[in-house]
Amino acid sequence: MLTYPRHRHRRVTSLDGLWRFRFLGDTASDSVNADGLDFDDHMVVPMAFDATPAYAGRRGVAVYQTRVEVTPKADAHLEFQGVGLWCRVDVDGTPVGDNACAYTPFRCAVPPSDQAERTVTVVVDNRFDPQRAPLHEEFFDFYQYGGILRSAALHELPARWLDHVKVETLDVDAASIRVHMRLGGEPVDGAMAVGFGFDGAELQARPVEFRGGRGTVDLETPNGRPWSPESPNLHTLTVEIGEDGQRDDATVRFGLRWVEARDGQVLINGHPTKLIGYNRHEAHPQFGPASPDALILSDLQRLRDLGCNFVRGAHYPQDRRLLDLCDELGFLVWEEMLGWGQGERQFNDPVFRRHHRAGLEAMVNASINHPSVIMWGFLNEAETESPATRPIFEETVSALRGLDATRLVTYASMYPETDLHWDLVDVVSINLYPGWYGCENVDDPLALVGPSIAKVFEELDRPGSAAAGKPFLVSEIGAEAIYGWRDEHESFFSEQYQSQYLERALEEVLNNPRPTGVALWHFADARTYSGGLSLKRPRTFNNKGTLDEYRRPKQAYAAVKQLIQSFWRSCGAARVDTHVSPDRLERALNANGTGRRRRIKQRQATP
Ligand code: ADA
Repeated sequence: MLTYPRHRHRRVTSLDGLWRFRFLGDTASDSVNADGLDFDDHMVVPMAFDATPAYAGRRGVAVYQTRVEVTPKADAHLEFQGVGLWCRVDVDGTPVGDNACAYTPFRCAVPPSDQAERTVTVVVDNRFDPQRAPLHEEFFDFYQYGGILRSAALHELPARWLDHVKVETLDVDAASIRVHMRLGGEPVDGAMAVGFGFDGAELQARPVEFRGGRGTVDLETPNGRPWSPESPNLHTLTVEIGEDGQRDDATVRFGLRWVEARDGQVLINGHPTKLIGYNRHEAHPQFGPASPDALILSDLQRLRDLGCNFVRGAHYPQDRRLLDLCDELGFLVWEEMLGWGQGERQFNDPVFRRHHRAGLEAMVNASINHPSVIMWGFLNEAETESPATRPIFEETVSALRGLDATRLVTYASMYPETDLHWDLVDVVSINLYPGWYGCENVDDPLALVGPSIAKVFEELDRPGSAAAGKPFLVSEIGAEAIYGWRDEHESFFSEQYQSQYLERALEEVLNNPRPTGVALWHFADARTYSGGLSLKRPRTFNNKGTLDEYRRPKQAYAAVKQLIQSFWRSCGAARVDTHVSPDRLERALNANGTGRRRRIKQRQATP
């Protein structure tokens, strides 16, 4: 799914499709020699090999191979959107790069050759290895699949090429932008003519000063219209360098909008907004994290049907197809670097830190032009009550702000009372499970949900708290329900319990003007492990989905939809299945702030 053409002149060959494949299992990946290897199978790219019936649940080394035509003597690079968990890429038998995070894009240079036909081999290892792939841990509560999980392509390059183009909104009303360009190949210092064209119009050349291959220019978007959840207007900018035969170009799509955190709210283009949505894993029993286009689209249609305007991409950088669609449909996205429950052991390890830092950069570079992405997250539920975790939190926040000063920074914490790093971030995000964990002996666990959330907000705002006055987000809340399990006891794991649980949580968050939003945990059931910290979940799935893993709605679906839609209606939204207009929401939130507490109530459940 390419929602717009990224290049007009550059020759790009998709490598998606059938590759030759061999699963070697428990062997040392360093010693794999693909020369003469008997490829006894095929595998689709992109796809998680260990989600296919033949290799389901297998861990070890797998080798992929394909052939590709490259113009003799031309420079080229291979672009992989995501390969897990660790991989090495060889071209004609020579290693050209490796990567150790399943969800970050990377590139490898293809050495020029006299031959047109080139052999690309990818040696994949999906075993957990703290030294080689330190960002992946076996104890995470989501299944980490192996293989070439996202699209791959080969780009042929002239002597000098556009390595990266970033568009930053300077002023929404004036439709002005700053374009940051980074060149690859032959170095350039000094003025160079660059062509710029908006929305497919003819290019206009202008001189740009480059220093060390980097140049910036300020431009005005003709007929620039702001991007917002209600009106997700998008523009494209085509940038072109070089002369005939050595021409290179890149088209990026952007939205004119700005994001800020002020007075305890998140504002889009100056308007406070309530973020209401879900955490979503890229997961399906048949495809693992290699979702078909149709699945991504239908998930977003479901989210829209529920009345959501917000998606937290838990717990890793998202597939660009999802972000492209969120841009088009007007969803707001929390994009986050891979992390789950790590602490001192990982954070004291320089290898982990190096990989984490590189991952942040890869994520920001890849997602920078998506207007839907409004905040960067990282290190979900780390040991943030320990002072020993302070250095990596400081490092990460400063790295993110250095890479992109235009978005908000947050992390999801599980320590609402004792977290030590709230001062560092723009948005205070808390994962809460009152009425689910640790309440096995409580008579009425559902009664804990609303009051516990309210207490957390009060606590966060207490004088002297580093969180006080910042926007608050419930970044996770939910309860498990096994699809189809409806039971008169209405107890844990029943669809009824989950439905009532989510109602209580939503009522509390939507009726309280203080929180800036909520991301329910989670959109659809997703596979996890039986061991680690995943708490022996039934079926080895995290069953807190409002839909099951095949996207069949549970009872909670209707309840959540009803509550969210009444919320938007109470804010004066003209259509209940979309976002409220910012002005109306602003008035509604202000009215609440002056004491008129809106009460959204779910209808009495029909027996
Ligand atoms: C945490 C974690 C999620 C999931 C959830 C749960 O908040 O961030 O990934 O594991 O708990 O279901 O318990």
